[in-house]
Amino acid sequence: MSDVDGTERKRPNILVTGTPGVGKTATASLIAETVGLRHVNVGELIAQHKCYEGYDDALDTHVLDEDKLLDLMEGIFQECADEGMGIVADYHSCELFPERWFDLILVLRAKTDVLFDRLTERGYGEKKRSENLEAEIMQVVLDEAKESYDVEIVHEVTSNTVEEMESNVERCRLWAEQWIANNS
Ligand code: DAT
Repeated sequence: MSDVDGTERKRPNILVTGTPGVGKTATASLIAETVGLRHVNVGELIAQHKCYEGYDDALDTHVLDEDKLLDLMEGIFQECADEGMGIVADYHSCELFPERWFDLILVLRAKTDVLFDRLTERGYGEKKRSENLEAEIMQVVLDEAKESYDVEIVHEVTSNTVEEMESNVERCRLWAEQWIANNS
C-alpha cells in the first residue's frame, strides 16, 4: 500500500464512520488503544483548527472548509506514515477523504431507539435529532461509504451495546494483524 510520497505504509489506516451518536469516537479510541494506532477525531480537529468557511443559519451549523481540513489531515497522514504509525480516524462523513488514505472503512450502525436515547442525552434538539435518526434509518453514511470506496473494504457493523463495540474492536485488531502480516 503506497502513501502520498509513494513510500510503503507499515501500518494500516482505518476510518470509523456513521451517523452522529452511533459510537464512532468511543470505538475509534478503543481501536487506537488496542491496535496501537493514532486516533484522529476529525470533528475535534475541525473545531481546534477552525476549519470553517462560515455559518449556515438555516442548518444551525458551521460550513466546513474542506480544503483547510484536508491539507491539515494530509500532513498528519504523511507524518504518521513517515513514523511507521497507522491512523484510526472518526467522522460522520467519508466521501471528502482521498480513497488512498484508508484500508478499512468501518460503518457503525445503531438501532433507532438506541440512537434516540444517545442523541437526547447529547442535548440535540428535536429537529436535529430526527434528521439524524432519519439519516440512520435511510443508511445515508453506509451508501456514501459504498459509493466512495471499494466495497470490499467497507464493513458495516452494529454498535448498540458495549459488547458489540468490544467485538468490533477485536475484529479490527485481528484484521490489522493480518494487514500488517500481508504488508511486511
Ligand atoms: P459518535 O462519535 O458516533 O457521535 P460517541 O462515540 O460519542 O458517538 O458515542 C455516543 C454515546 O454513546 C457516548 O456516550 C458513548 C455511547 N456509546 C457509544 N457506543 C456505544 C456502544 N456500542 N454501547 C453503549 N454505549 C455506546
